[in-house]
Amino acid sequence: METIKKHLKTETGWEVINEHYDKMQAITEGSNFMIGNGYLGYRGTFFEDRKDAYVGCIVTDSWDNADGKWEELATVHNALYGTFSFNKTPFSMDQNILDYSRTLDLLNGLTKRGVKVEINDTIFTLEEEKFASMSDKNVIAMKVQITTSKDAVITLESGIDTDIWSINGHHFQKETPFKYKNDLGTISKTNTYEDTIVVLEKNMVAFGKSVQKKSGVHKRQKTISLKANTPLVWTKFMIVTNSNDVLDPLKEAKTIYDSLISYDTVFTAHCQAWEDIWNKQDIQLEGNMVDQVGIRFNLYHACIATPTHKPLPIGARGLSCQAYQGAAFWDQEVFNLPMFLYTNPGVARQLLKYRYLTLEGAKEKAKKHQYEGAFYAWISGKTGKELCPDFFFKDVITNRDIRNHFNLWQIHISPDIAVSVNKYVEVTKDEDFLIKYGAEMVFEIARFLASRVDYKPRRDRYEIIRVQGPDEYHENVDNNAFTNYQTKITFDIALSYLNRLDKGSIRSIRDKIDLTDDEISLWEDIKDKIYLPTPNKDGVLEQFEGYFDLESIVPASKVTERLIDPEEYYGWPNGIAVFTQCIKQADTIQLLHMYPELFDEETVKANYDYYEPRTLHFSSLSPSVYATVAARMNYLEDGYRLFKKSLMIDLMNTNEAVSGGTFIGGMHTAANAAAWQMVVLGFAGFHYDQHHFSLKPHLPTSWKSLQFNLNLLQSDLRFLIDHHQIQITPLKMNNPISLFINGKEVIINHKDVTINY
Ligand code: IFM
Repeated sequence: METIKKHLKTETGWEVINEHYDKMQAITEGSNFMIGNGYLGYRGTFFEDRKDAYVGCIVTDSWDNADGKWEELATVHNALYGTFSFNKTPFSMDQNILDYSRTLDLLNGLTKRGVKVEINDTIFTLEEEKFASMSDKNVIAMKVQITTSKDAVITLESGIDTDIWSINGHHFQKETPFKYKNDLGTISKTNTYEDTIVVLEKNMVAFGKSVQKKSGVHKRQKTISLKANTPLVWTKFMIVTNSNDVLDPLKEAKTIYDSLISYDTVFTAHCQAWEDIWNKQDIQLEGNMVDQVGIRFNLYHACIATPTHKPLPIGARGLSCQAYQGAAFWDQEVFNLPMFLYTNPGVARQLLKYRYLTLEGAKEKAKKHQYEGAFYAWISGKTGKELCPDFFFKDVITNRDIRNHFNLWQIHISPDIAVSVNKYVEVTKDEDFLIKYGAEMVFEIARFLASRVDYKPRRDRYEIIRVQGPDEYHENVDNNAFTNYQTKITFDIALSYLNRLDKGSIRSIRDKIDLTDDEISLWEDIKDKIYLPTPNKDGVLEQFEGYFDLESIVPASKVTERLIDPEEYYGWPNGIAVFTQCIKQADTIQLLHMYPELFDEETVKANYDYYEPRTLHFSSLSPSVYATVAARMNYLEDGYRLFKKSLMIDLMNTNEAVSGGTFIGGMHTAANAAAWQMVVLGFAGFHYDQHHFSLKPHLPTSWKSLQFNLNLLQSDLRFLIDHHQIQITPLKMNNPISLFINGKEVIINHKDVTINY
């Protein structure tokens, strides 16, 4: 066994094992050990747990607004609930535990608990395992096995817990319980949109007929005389259906119920689905088991957070809880999408299609603020209407709400989407997507940006005034470098589409959105005259106008000494970071991460050296960006340190669950997906600059070799990289691929290629 840290271990690099039970870690453990399948997430809790242990089954497309402020996904009734008593003594984790372990099996998407307790001279062993089926998204399966060292009488209770954990209010009108065959279910309607959610249990052992409802649980009992050392197996399924997915969720739940034959059959299909995922997305590392399991842990979470059954957003906390409203931020395109784009492009297409389906919401937002085109929501749920409340955090000293302007000033979300559309189209050559959805989105975004920029006649240039870059501690800034460059690149893309698409397609898209020649001339002008900050005499780009005049505090962490209250918010309007150069997260470095080709290596280094000491890394999005840029520059020590920081955010529980009075716990889904970016874009140095694919590896010293697959131009390639050599194996070739390795072009066709570097 290899120790990951503290009580966390791994045996093969495919599992995370914790042998230490700590009730106080319920929030973190419940997230880390959760199961999910992109349709629903079920937190890593135990069957007997209730809401005080943060039990939660979070279901996609179940948005509801219970408190008038936070629209969030609902946590549904818990049909895996059950209890045991053993010779009339109820089992609980507060008993004298002799042995305990909890495992997250990443290979098979399974979570397990093993526990041994001694009650009145009898040893009681319990094994619990469960998975959220990857092949049948509406199903969670659980198997519990109990063995006793002496003959015993076991009373087992099984039911549905309706008294559930929910962060911002209760999302259901009164539930209707029902019976189906030998089991129980509930039908509930959400408050705001009146969506119907059905939850149905299916026990593979028969329970008594009489149903009780006690403290919110609909339950039944069964008493069994158990012989010593003879296992009792209780298998239970939880089925969840939603009227947003099917016309008749009750009928659908019953059909699924009837189709469930055994735990093993569901498990076999589920494992096959996971095998397909890992075949595409796994990263194999030789030489460092802890990094290996860390990477897989993050990839696992990035996958289970991502809806693939229909176009829906990836929540910033995935399906691990309701924090951040189960909705998409820029995280989706900039952090989550690249892994899918290069390994499983169908998923990337679906995510971008979601943005297309929310184009109307983006147009409404633009109109509301008197702009044109598509101003995407900073926090985007089902329809794309803005979910980001005006008041996000509290001033913990005065207890007054703070008016943050994420929803109004982080306009970079729109060009972030446009450049992702283009990258998707370039890497996949999915012209169908471009014609049906992509071009229209990019044009509407360009249209928004054209209405958002300001022409300054005295300087004869366009500027972007009053924005917020990725660094959220500095609101209301002008000419944020990241935003201005993303804007310019969006105009380049939009204008290129006018020539790239065939005449018929471009005509019909232009007609559809009424895109005039005058608008196009304006785009040309903006493209040529938008202000793009250039590096100063030291090679550093100013994050925004006036940033260099702010107080410089190095290292940034020193600013923390100024806190009056540890919970204080650092940003707008007068938090301790606002008038300093201390930044929350990568901003200028985000630009260099996405476009290393824009500046020479010396400039990238100068910027990294300047900004890294000034960055607090208080967003989970930050360390991976610096790690990737550092790795590419061969700053291996820094790159590896920040790689570990990002990789361990969830495993080590390094980020706070509450900030400025708002619950922000749960999985850090962008950081999870960024694990892929750090390895492939960072240490392997893979990059696509809109024209060429390139590779420039710099592996950490403890890694012997690295292996991963990429899907480029509809062809599958396997890469095996060690400290001296790169081996590329074509797996399925549709197109020859030109790849620049350390600057030298190699064409990959049907044969293996080995290159020394
Ligand atoms: O999108 C991020 C933002 O950049 C920093 N705060 C959290 C958001 C959601 O992850």
